[in-house]
Amino acid sequence: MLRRRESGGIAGGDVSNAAARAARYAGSFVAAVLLVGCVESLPTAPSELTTGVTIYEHANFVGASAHLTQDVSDLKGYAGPCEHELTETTAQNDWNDCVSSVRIAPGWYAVIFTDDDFRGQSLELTADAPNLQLVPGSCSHGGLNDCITSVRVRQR
Ligand SMILES: [Ca+2]
Repeated sequence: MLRRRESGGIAGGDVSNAAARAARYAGSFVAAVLLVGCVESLPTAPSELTTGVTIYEHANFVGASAHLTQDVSDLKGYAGPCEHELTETTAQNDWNDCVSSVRIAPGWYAVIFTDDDFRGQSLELTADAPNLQLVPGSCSHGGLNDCITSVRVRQR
């Protein structure tokens, strides 16, 4: 009898441990959702580029794309194909340090910058740039490849 009650007590303990674990999982789930909520989405490349610019994950306008029609002061704020570690255990997929080619709509231009808020090395693009490795710049991946963080998008 006493033994039974003991085992019942242990079972009760397991249940509350499981509940605590579930609560912890729920907590990290909520944190993940909040994190994703901070990152906005951009539309992908339009079938015909008549306004703004389109940025691409890879050279030669290949891979994931995003259509920009106004200035972006920090590409970290936009969901994209490049993964960046936030802490030892969490990561975010965004457009920072990711762009490898850019298409420019007729009558528009872009200025690409290596830092946020339109700072750092920059380059004005008035025509399509199929490979940012080949433009002037001193990023570790060549030229300005995979190191753009802000973009001005303007009509000429
Ligand atoms: Ca890239």
